[in-house]
Amino acid sequence: MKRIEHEEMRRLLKMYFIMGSVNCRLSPAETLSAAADGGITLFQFREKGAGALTGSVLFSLGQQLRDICRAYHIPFIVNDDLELAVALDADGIHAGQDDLPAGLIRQRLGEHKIIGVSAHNLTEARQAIADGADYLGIGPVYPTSSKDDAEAVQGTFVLEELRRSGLNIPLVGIGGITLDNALPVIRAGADGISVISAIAGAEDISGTVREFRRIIDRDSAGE
Ligand code: FQP
Ligand code: MG
Repeated sequence: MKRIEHEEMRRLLKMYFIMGSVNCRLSPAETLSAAADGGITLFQFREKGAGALTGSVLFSLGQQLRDICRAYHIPFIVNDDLELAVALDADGIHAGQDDLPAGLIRQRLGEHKIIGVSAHNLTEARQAIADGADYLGIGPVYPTSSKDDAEAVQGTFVLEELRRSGLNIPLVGIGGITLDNALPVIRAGADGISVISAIAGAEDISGTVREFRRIIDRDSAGE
């Protein structure tokens, strides 16, 4: 099997939901199911932070969330943990600058799995592309409470800079994105947005995802 094509990857990045048990008000399964009902296009299992699950409980939750994704035909991405991604037969992995390099992950997973890499500037972006990343996560665009060790807030500057430099790799914006500030991220050149809190912490999860989709889909239709 071959690498995912850019156009397919761009479609998947439109509404990229990320979470772990720490982020959820409801159970993780209920949270993911509601988000899937609302129309998320991609999911990342990111079990991190105070109280994060480990061992067999982590694995069981991963299986449960993977199976929900399969039922909805939403690709299931694992954050950071290559062995967990392999054990769960995940559809891909997301690696940051302090995680495994994409080239090594590619060797282990093969051509057909999705590999995402975090990049904070043009140099990191070019390196990730050379290493074989399928998409880049760019941020934090806005201030975030979901990551203690987040880099400096960059606004939409880096997204714009990467597009100005002619990079056409699929890009997703991340960090503090809400219904009120999502549109500038898309207009800056992102193919989609990644969201944790604004969805996992929403009173109405499906309704919030539907609202995000309206904003993104309306803009990509050029309206
Ligand atoms: N972009 C994305 C994605 N997902 C992420 N998890 C990150 C960026 C952040 O390693 P990293 O990656 O810097 O931090 P952490 O492992 O704590 O998440 F593009 F998928 F939206
Ligand atoms: Mg990481």
